[in-house]
Amino acid sequence: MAHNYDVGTRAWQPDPTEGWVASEVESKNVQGDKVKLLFRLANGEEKTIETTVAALHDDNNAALPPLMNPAILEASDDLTNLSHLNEPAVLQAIRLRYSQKEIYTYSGIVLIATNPFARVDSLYVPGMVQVYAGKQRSSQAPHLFAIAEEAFADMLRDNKNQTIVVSGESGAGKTVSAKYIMRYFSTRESPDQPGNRAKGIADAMSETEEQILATNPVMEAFGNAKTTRNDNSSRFGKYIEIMFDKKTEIIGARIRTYLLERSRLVFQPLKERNYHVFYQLVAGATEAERQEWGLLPVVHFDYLNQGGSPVIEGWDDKVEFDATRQSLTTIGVSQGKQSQIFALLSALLHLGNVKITATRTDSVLPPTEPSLVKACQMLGVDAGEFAKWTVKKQLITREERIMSNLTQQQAVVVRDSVAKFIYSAVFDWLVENINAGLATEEVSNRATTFIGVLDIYGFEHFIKNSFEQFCINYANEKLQQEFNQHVFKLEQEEYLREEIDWTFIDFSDNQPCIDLIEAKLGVLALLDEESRLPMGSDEQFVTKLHHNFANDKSKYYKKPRFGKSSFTVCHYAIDVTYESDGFIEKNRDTVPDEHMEVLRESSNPFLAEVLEAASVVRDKDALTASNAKAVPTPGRRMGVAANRKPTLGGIFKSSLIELMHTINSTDVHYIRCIKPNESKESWKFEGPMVLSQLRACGVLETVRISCAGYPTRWTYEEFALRYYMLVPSQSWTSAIREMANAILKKALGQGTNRGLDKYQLGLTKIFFRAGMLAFLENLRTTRLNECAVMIQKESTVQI
Ligand code: AD9
Ligand code: MG
Repeated sequence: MAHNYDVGTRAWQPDPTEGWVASEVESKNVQGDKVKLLFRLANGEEKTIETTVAALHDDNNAALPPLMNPAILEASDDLTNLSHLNEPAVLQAIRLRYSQKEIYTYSGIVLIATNPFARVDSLYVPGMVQVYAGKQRSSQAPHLFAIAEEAFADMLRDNKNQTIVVSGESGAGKTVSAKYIMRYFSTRESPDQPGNRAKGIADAMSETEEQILATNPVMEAFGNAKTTRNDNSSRFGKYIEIMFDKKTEIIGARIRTYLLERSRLVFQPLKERNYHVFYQLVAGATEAERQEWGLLPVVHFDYLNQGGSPVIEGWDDKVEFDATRQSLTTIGVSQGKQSQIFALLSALLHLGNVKITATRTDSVLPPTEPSLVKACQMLGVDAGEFAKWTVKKQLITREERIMSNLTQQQAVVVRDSVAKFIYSAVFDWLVENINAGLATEEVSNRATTFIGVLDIYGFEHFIKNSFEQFCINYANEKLQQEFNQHVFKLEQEEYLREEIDWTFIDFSDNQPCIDLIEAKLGVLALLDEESRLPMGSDEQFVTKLHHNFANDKSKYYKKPRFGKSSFTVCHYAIDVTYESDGFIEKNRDTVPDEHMEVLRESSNPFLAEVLEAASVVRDKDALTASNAKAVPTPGRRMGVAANRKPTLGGIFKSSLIELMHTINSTDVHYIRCIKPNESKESWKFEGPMVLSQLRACGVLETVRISCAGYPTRWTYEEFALRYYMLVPSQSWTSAIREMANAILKKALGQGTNRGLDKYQLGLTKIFFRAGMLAFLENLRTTRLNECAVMIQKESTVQI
């Protein structure tokens, strides 16, 4: 809207530390066509802007400071209510609300959640669930529970699967939010049996619901770890489908996980830790278990100390261990099984301590090496064979077997590859086990709908970024695209198709970045190509990348100025430079066949069970991966080598594509978590940091489209069927359009401008502005209540 910038006008000025600061026009000098504006800034400074009268009236003039909203609107709980919709106004709204300890704000259909880094108990007290249950989103303060309720209500109304996507960078609060959402569904009263839970939330939870909640501590113990970004960082992606039956009771759940970070098991960057479960085990095992499993204090295990920071402030690993055990029991893992799991984990710790010494060119590992003996005894495998295939490799050709010796460094890589393989197998076993209990065939058959909650690892940008960060950021890039497609592309395409009045809103499409990564000749394909060459190397991989994408061949790729071993991808959030070191090996993710053979011979029945579970998961993955690439599936049980064996990158790509298919077949709800400061401090708000996240995730564009667009739509028929009671029965007719028009006229009036401010008539659907659905639903409820009263009166009279 054009504005005069008269004296007293409040506007935002850019500021390097705060992002933006407030200012006010103190004087305005007009001479002919020239205008000189003097602004007084909130920090006392002044700023002059010279412009022209014509420029003042240009809505898109970026040289003029963006206008501030009237104070009463500034902390609006839905950004779409702001009358001046600009970047600083959005930032200001979130900042003000945060300072009032309001961490949730709507941005049209999206909920923005700003991490308080402090307990806000009042937000999640048990009674809060009932505050949101059965209510429309607009009737209560913004909350995670309102989004959960909306998903629930939509599922009920449309009999359709739903997904809640929780996104945001590492440490922003996704996992915490996802857990509260799961708790919401478990503790919400079923519409059929109100009052059941009035006595106490926990008492009334079903066993299934308790089991679903107990999966969280288990998965976190095995799949989360301390990173420099987050003390409890998820190192795997998770999509949990909460399954409902006809009566909307929760009857089960199914978990799908995505690429657990394997390298963490054997290596942790400075100040980071291995998976929580190991520290819990070492701190919490009983004396007898300690003896049996040869457990020593943390400092004695190599696998637990590479980050030099084995404790987390404010955490008690011993207490956490009890919680993990308790949760394992709840999900149905017996005490005996638990001991077997922990014994296996202890064996891995011993494996990490196995000392391989170096001669001038080769490596030496005597079968009597004490850690090796202990590890092999617990794994139930032959120490001699294990040692042999750790320091040697064989090449089998048609004519002969050629044995060669490995260097010490190579031998350590082999040892570690076995440990990583077993750990990821244990993780897969756990997931399979959870699903076996919570997603039985009977449950799957009985389930009518599900609500999926997606909580993946957030976007990561460390000082050194490797293959793991590349995969994590690729996943986030895919999610961002799904969001864009949902909110911008599909939405606007539908407007065009339905031929309603509409001016297209631009958004930053990240398809080219995704192409760079996953296209036929993209980064992943080149990585696979190099990984399949016997002599493939990280350096050659980067050379190929530079050759294919540098020098502006791709706008989303940069060749760093220094160092030959790295490459930069311009992600939607920020440019990230990846160190290629280790990409090939991690992508291949192979355990030598001879080691697989040794493991297969194991006398430890639990290890056999775990390997079987892992091979099932891997076969499934391999199948999807090869289907996705249309490459014949080689037989690949337990790592049987094959030339076209799917790589980790390939498997991850196809599992992401499959995930996107699933999500796209559901109705999607979005929660965007924001990390307000780098140092994880309570209630500290760093403007520029928040701003860059808002920019990256397209919040501002969402606000614009929600304001300008029509988020609710019904076909004429659906609309008439739902709201026929709003018009008198005399005007009911089977001519659907006529009927719909009559309802619209009665309920919303003609409105100014042909009702464009409230709705638009498309070819097959009616499109409503934000807020109209709530309005219509209220009318409907009131009308139905009136009818109920009338019927009651009539029946009383009859009696
Ligand atoms: V990562 O991508 O898995 O590294 P997340 O999952 O986004 O990350 P997480 O949910 O683990 O972050 O939150 C990080 C920390 O922020 C938590 O451990 C809490 O200390 C803190 N947090 C997050 N959300 C809330 C909240 N709603 N209330 C209080 C919170 N504290
Ligand atoms: Mg997380």
